[in-house]
Amino acid sequence: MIKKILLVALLPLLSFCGTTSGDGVSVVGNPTSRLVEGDVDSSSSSLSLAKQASSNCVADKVIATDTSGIATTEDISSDCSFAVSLTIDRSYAFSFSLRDQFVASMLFNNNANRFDDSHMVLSSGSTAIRFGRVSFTNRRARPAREPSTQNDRDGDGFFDFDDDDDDNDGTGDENEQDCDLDGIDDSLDRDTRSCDPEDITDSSERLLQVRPRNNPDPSLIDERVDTDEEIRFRTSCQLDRSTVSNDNVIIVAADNPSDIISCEFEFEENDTRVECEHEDDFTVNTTYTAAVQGLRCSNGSSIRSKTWSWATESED
Ligand SMILES: [Ca+2]
Ligand SMILES: [Ca+2]
Ligand SMILES: [Ca+2]
Ligand SMILES: [Ca+2]
Repeated sequence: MIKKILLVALLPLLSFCGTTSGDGVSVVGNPTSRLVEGDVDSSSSSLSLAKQASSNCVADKVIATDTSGIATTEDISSDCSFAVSLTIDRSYAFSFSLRDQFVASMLFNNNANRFDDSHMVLSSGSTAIRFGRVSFTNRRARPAREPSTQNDRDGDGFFDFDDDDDDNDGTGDENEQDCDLDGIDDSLDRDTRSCDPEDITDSSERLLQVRPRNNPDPSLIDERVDTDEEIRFRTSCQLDRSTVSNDNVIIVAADNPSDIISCEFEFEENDTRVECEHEDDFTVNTTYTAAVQGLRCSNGSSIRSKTWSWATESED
């Protein structure tokens, strides 16, 4: 990571040295930060926000937290607009608060063929990232304009949203993994210490990405999973559908073994993506664990077993 930061910091200087007409003074073109701008509604009809709507805007603070946990907080202006200056070449979760009460966290669509992400990438760029109007639904916020349509991480002229390999490392976006399944892709995650070494080094089949996840940012402790949220995972190979069953995908409350969630499975993206729709909602204020085991690819290879957990909202 240090190498990467150094390289990014040096690149503009290197290209500057390569020009013959440079007068040596305008190294201004080496910004290490970039503005992120947007605005929020002045009022909201959303039920869960109605009781908070006595203020001008649905939120009075915006908080951007990078993946090492460093938070930058800015006030939202009385006209409901905001602008946050952030260090480039990192990824950030965004949340909103009103009178120090959590309002919502943002979801981003970073890639057409991936699940929604809690984090956005901030690459270098000469213009601000513009969210436009941020819309709120319960405790989720969404930008009118996705930052992935304004970021070009590898500088190849294609914005991340339209680029099949954002970081130009030869692994397509659809094959990038989240080895610790914490909700943040390896290429953006600043802490992958809990990953199994074999998930990084060997090429056996595995889960690449799972949902739901609680936002790993501890300051977002109120951000919990909705009781009807679907359980989803992506795999590194086309699945043998016959191996995907409620015997092999087991979802159970951590402290109540009889609270078992039974799935109706749906397959998407050439059987590399599974959604578990569950008729019974999750219990509120409960931690669930999903254990995925005994799955096989259509070519017979086995997929490594994995478990992950999430906590549900305190009231529906
Ligand atoms: Ca690109
Ligand atoms: Ca992409
Ligand atoms: Ca890649
Ligand atoms: Ca991760």
